[in-house]
Amino acid sequence: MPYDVPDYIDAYFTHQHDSLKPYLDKVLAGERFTYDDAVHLYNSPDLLGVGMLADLARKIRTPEAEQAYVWWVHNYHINPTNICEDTCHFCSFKKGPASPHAYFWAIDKVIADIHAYPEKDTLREFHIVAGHYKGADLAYYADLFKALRKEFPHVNVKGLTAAELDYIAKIEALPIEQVIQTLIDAGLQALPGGGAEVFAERIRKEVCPGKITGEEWLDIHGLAHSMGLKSNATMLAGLGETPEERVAHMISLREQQDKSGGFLSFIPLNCYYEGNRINPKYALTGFENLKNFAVSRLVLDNFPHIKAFWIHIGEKISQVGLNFGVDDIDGTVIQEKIAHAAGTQSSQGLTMRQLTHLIRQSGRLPVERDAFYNIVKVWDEVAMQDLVPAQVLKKAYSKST
Ligand code: V47
Repeated sequence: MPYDVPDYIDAYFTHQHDSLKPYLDKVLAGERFTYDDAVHLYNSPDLLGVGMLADLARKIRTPEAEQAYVWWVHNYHINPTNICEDTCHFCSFKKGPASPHAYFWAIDKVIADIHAYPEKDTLREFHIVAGHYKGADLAYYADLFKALRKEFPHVNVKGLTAAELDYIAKIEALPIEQVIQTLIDAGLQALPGGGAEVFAERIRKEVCPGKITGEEWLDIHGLAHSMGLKSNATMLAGLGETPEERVAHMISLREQQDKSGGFLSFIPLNCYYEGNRINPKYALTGFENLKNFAVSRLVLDNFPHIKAFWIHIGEKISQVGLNFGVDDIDGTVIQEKIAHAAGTQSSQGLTMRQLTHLIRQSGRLPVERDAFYNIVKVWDEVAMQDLVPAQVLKKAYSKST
């Protein structure tokens, strides 16, 4: 066995919490969790037990030298337009073209804004998503990606959800494969995990009837993987879905990963309700956030990473999530707009010092990465001493849109 199970774990499941003991045996044997197993864990009140199983699964599936790692990236979000033709009921970010708050950025403005960002030289990832807008067409994104790669060659370009790629293919009347290839040639390196929401048709019909289906989302990621791109996957919980529908979402992702193998991380998100049409009675509790982390780690045995996107989940529950199967905390996230439009109370960007502090307080080791989990820097004691104020990101960095 690659991991020596501490006695207290065995004692916990053997003596007090024996209803979860068969799942401990499964984790230790490396057996796959079934749909029924995962639903059982969602419904179990034994949050700590489920968390212990997930933490154990994370350790067993991770090389010993990396078991303490918590990955993060110095990243910068770019949302080139908020104009969107789609009508997702949970979106507070979108605007109609005639709205006084509608915007569409020229490429020169995007580049100039990044140049104005004081820490641009240590950025490692651009996260680019936007509304479905005819002005933001294939030529626009190809030019944007070329400009980003030329100006900032040290930064990975992770951009456009499967839903956006589908929209661009439709307005250009081109096969989606050609759209993806054009964007790869322009510098696209990875796809973000957005647009997945919850795959259940019942929920999609209700909250995002204009969006691609779950099957289409999975097919587009499969195609992107076959063309050499890596990608992430999300689940937007808090839309009124059941635990069964969350588990079905995860199982669909696991099946896709078995086929195409290009997913790097799974990111359970939760909905915010300001300025949109979703009933806040569906809001997730901290208990459910932690269950999402733990159950996804157990079910998604072929996903290398489970990410706590602290902007959605909150800094504190994200930190606790590090004991529930999470091994990635996304990043500095400069300039997030989508969840902030819907009322998240998280701060706008975290400094490197804040992020590394959060991780180190949990007893783990902060490891700075690029979009592909290549190590940029291990933030151990020695590296932390080097963190002089000049290298600390400005907490309140802001730019006008
Ligand atoms: O798909 C929209 C969500 C997602 C709301 O790949 C909302 O590394 C909360 O995909 N409340 C975009 N969420 C975020 C996303 C993402 C985030 C972090 C990392 C990565 C990655 C991807 O935002 C959308 C949608 O599910 N969203 N409206 C809302 N009211």
